[in-house]
Amino acid sequence: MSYVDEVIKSTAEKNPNQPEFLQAVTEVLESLRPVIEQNEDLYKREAILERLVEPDRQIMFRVPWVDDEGNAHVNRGFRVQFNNAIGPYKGGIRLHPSVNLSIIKFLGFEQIFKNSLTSLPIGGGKGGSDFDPKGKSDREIMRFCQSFMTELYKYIGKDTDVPAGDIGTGAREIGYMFGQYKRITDLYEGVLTGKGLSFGGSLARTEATGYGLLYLTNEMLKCNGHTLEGKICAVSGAGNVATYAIQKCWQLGGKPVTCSDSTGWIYDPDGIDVAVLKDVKEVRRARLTEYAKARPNAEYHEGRGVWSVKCDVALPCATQNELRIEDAKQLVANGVIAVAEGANMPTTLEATQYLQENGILFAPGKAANAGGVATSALEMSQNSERLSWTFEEVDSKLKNIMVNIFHNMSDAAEKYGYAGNYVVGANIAGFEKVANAMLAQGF
Ligand code: NDP
Ligand code: 2IT
Repeated sequence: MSYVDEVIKSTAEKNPNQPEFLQAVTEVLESLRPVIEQNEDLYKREAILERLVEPDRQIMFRVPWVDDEGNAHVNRGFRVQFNNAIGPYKGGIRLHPSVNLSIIKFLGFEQIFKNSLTSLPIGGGKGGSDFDPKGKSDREIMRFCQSFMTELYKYIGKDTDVPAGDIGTGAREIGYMFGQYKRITDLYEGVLTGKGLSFGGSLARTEATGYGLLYLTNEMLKCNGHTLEGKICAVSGAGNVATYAIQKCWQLGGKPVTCSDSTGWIYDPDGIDVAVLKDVKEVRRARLTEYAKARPNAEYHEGRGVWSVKCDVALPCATQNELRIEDAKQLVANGVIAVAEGANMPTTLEATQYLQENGILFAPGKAANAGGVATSALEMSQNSERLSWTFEEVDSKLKNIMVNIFHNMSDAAEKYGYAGNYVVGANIAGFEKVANAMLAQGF
């Protein structure tokens, strides 16, 4: 049995109830075959793959909090510190009722390679809780975030582990968590990113993931003889990533016509109105039915369905496994040119293979959505030098980083005989830097 197969098998045996984690490990390890096979003795002797799939540590803790009526609740908190070979652990905090160890581990594992691809010195980690922020008052959110940080603060620090936002965690939650960290430790330091602009946040961090996704997609289209100009884009999600993907899509000449949330989706033939979307989701925290009320030409549909809309470019920006084999078939039948992942692992393995086999340009999330964490690393730099850069300065660095990521993954794919396979390219390019650092540092 090859070394790659051995480690996929042992990971499955050791983690039987972690389907998302195994999905991420399988995708990465399968696509590392060409690079592992060239040096199998070395990598096996040094147990590189076994070390990669086992987090440095995983912390689980109780998060008790009291609601506005005085009722007690207990959630489970997680922080998985996966790999710090190239920098402090870095990755978001997800607050969603579906959160469990498998989901946090898949996200932390992906983060290792994504963070490596940014070319910045950040390791991989992820955290979260099964807390459901929906319908909670501002005070309840504050109490939850304070309780979460009352345990988490022991394990993080500006040079140790730097959390940030993800699903359910935005500027408000980061603000409450930062306040509690500072209260407990007395340290005013860049321990979290995505902070408010008046207390160490970076300009363009809010926009960064969505903008970065479009910078990379645009470069991928250009290098394959297309342009975004006039392209119809289907976007899923209606949160941070989707909103700014839609905004940058317009700015680069595309026409975004869909968005979605956990209950339904919108098709707007005139193109999504960003101001209305922001008002509904960022200000009112309401459902997309409110978007449809404000835009008479727009259609609202319950359930899933974004991928049934005819489009040139598909940008999944909601959550994992939201683009499945039947969706991939529909997109291909409708003539899609490119799929670029704004979310983490939104496309199932089967759907990814189907898209690639049908010649669709496919940019994996660990490359396409790396603009968020890259800009978080720029926020860390600004915090360290106690200075703030202008929006234009950060945005232009972000754009360079995304264009470089595209070329690095494209070159890596070509070097190993998989030209145009950006999944292989991204995994190999991300892996090489981390593996070399691990080898150099010994066990
Ligand atoms: P938000 O919480 O801002 O938005 C998430 C959106 O996806 C919401 O519209 C939400 O619906 C929808 N959604 C979430 N879970 C589900 C689900 N199970 N089924 C259907 N819809 C769902 O999160 P972000 O925009 O920050 O994150 C979106 C994706 O991007 C995630 O995969 C995240 O890991 C990834 N990502 C985020 C980065 C960042 O900087 N924020 C960076 C890189 C990747 P509703 O409005 O109903 O809640
Ligand atoms: O998945 C991701 O890359 C994020 N949620 C952003 C992480 C970060 O540290 O900014």
